[in-house]
Amino acid sequence: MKKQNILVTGANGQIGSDLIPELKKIYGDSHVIATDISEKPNAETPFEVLDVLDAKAINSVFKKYQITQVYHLASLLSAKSELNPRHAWNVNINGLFNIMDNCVENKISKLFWPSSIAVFGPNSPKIDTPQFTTMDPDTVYGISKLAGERWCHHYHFSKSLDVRSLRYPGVISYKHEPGGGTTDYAVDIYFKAVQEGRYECYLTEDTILPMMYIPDAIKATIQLMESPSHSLGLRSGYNIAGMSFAPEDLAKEILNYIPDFKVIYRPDFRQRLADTWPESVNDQFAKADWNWQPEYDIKSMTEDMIKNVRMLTPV
Ligand code: AKB
Repeated sequence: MKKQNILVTGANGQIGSDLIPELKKIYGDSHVIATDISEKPNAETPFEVLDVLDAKAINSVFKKYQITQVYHLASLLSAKSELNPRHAWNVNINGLFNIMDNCVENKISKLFWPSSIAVFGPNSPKIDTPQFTTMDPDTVYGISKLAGERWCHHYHFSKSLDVRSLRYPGVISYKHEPGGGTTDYAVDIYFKAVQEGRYECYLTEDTILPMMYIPDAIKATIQLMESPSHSLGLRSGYNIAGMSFAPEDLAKEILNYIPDFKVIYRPDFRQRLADTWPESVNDQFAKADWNWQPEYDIKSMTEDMIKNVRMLTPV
C-alpha cells in the first residue's frame, strides 16, 4: 500500500490538538504534517507555518511533503466570525477554495472539512433536526459553513474530489483553550469550576445545544475518513449526535465534584447565535453509512473532564 502523508491545517486549534496524535498513531509521526498560521511553543513536528489564504504556499507544502490526504481544519468559529464577517468569509470560504483547488491539482486522495450545527437556522426544526430540512442560518459562521458544504458537494460531483465532512456539535476538550466559539462555555466552565469555584456564563441557564466529548469527535472524524468512498452517500456534512444539555445541566453535574460551585448567568451577543441552532440533531445517515455511535454522555464526560482539568491545574 502507498505510504500516506497527511496534512492538517489549523493544527493548533481544538480539534487539531487531539486529532494529530491519533493520526500519528495510524500513519507514523513523520507522516503527519501539522500547519497553522503561526507556530506555538511545543508545536507538533513536522510543522509548517501556512496561511490557507496563500494558494501558492499550499501548493508548495503539498509538493514538499508529497501529501496524499488533507484535514483542513483552519476556520474562524462563530463568536469570532460574528465580530469580523469579511475576514471569516475569507478564511472559511476562500481558504476552502484554495485547499480544494490544490487537492484537485495535486490529486489528493481524500479531504476532510469540518462543518457545524451552525448550518441550521431559526426556521430549522429545533429538536431531532433532520439531515435535510429548512436551512436558513443567520450567523456569519453558519452562512459560511452552509456555503462550504455546498462547495464540497459541488467539487465532489464536478471534479471527483473525495471530500468528507461532519457537522460538529459543540466539542468539549481540555487540551486546548476555548477558541472563539459559542459552545465554548462548556469547556471554560470546567476550568473555572476547578480553579475558581465560580463561573460567569454568557448563555442563559436553559439554552440547550448539541454537544460532544472530544474522544467521540475524533473517533467520528477518523471513522468517516477510513470509510470506503462508495459507502458515503453524503458529500456535504453528516449530522452527528453525541449529547444535548443546557448550562444548568452541566453545572448540576459539576456540583457532584465541586459542591460549592456557583454559576451566574449574564447572556451576551452569543445568546442570539445559540438561539438559532438546534437543541439536538438526527444522525440516521451517519449511523447507516458508517456505523456512527457515540460513547460519552454528560456524566462520563464530566468525570473525565474534572479528572483531567484537575491534573492540569497547579496546586
Ligand atoms: C462554535 O460554537 O462556534 C462551534 C460550532 C458549534 O461549530 N463550536
